[in-house]
Amino acid sequence: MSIQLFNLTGKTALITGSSRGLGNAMALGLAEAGATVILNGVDPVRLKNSVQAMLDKGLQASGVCFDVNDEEAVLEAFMAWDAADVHIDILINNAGIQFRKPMIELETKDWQRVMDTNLTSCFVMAREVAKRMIQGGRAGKIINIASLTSEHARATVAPYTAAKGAIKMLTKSMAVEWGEHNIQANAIGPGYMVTEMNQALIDNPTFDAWVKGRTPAKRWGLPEELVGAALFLASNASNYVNGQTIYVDGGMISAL
Ligand code: GCO
Repeated sequence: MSIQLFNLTGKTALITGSSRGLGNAMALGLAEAGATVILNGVDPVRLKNSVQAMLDKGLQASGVCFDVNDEEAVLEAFMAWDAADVHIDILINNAGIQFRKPMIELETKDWQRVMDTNLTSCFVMAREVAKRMIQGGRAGKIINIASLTSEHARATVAPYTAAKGAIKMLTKSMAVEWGEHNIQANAIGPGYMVTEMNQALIDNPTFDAWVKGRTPAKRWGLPEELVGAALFLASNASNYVNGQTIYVDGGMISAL
C-alpha cells in the first residue's frame, strides 16, 4: 500500500523552533504519522505546554530547551541523546528569526545574529545529526526550512534573504556529501504564512493586499499546509529525492 510510504512509526524526529508556528505544525504532522517527535524552543514554559498538548493527543513527544545559536547547549543535547541511546532519524531545521531594516541602517551585530540563527545553526544541527547517522550506519532525512527569499529578494530583509539563499545551496551541499550514506537533504520554502513572525505584515493592509495580489492562491498560507511537504521529505516516499527545495507558497514564486 503506497500510503505506508508516509508511515513514520519507529522514527525519531527533531524539529528546531517547534513550540509554535510552522515548526509546531510540522511536528504535529510528523507525530500523527507515527514519529516520536522532539520539540525544541527557547521558552521553557511555551515548550512544556506544546509538548503537553502533543501528549494530550496521545502522541509521542518530548522537548529540549536550547537556543540553536548556543553551540555548547546544542552539543550537550546531542551528548544527552547519545547517552540515552536516542537516535535522530529526521531533522527539520526550522528555527529562524526575522529582522527588518534597510541595509544602510543595519548594524553588523544584527546582520550576524540573523545569519547565525538562520544559517550557521542549520549547519551545526545537520552536522551533528549526520555525523551520528553515518557513524551508526543509519539512513536519515534532513529538511531545512528555506523561503521565497531563497530565490527572490525583498527590500529590508537582506540578512534573512542572504541566509535563506545560502540554505538552498547548503541543502545541496548536504545532499552531495551525505547522499551515499542514504541521507536525503532537502528544503521546504514556505510562502507568506500566517505566523507570529509575519503578524505585523498581516496587520498592514498594504502588505496584506500585496501578498494576496502576488499569490495565485490569493491568500496567505496556513502552517498546517506545510505538513504534506514535510511528511513527504521525512518519509520513505522521498528516498530518491535529494538536494531539492519544494516551495509551498500558493504559487507565488511562479508569478511575475
Ligand atoms: C518578510 C517575511 C518573509 C516570509 C517568508 C517568505 O518579512 O518578507 O517574513 O520572510 O515570512 O520568508 O518565504
